[in-house]
Amino acid sequence: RHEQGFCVFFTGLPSSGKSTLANALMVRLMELTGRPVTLLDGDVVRTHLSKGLGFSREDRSTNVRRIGYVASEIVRHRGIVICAPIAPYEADRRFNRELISRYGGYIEVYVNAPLEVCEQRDVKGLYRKARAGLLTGFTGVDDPYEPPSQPEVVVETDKQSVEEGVATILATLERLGFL
Ligand code: GGZ
Repeated sequence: RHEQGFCVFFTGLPSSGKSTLANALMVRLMELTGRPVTLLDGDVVRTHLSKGLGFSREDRSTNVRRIGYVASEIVRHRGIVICAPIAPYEADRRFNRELISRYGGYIEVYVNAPLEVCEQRDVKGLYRKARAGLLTGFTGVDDPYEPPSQPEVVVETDKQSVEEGVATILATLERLGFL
């Protein structure tokens, strides 16, 4: 039986909860399908595939489109892939959506928490550094984040639990026939 591949593409501010949701979703998808699941997390990708890239508009775009290219190859070969970069620019997300959906399923998940909440979490202390002027061009502080206009799923991580978020994503994948 030939199952189709699909991609779950997370986007959201730093410390919005992308990595937490992506990891929980990965575990659930492996349990449910028995298939391998590839996770392309923003900061991990930057130590390998995108090593040497910075955080200018151009470098972020290159980074996000590289992730999209790898995801498209995985989906083309009927794999399951989860991507979790910030992906701040709508144009790059649209580019990836068009590339990947040619080969299989694609859903975009907007991990939406108010900036104040992300700043309070400040998982790596980078908001604090940015506010102190020790780091410039930090997303949400002095660099843009363009919210997605038509995401398949919105998870409000200040109001919903990780399990609720994962359940909504799984329900959407089922509704669209990807699971
Ligand atoms: C945003 C930055 C920056 C700047 C370092 N802006 O919380 P983290 O640490 O682990 O997640 C952030 C990660 C973002 O990399 P992405 O590849 O996801 O970004 S993008 O999609 O825009 O290419 C953060 C860290 O890198 N980081 N400097 N200036 N995030």
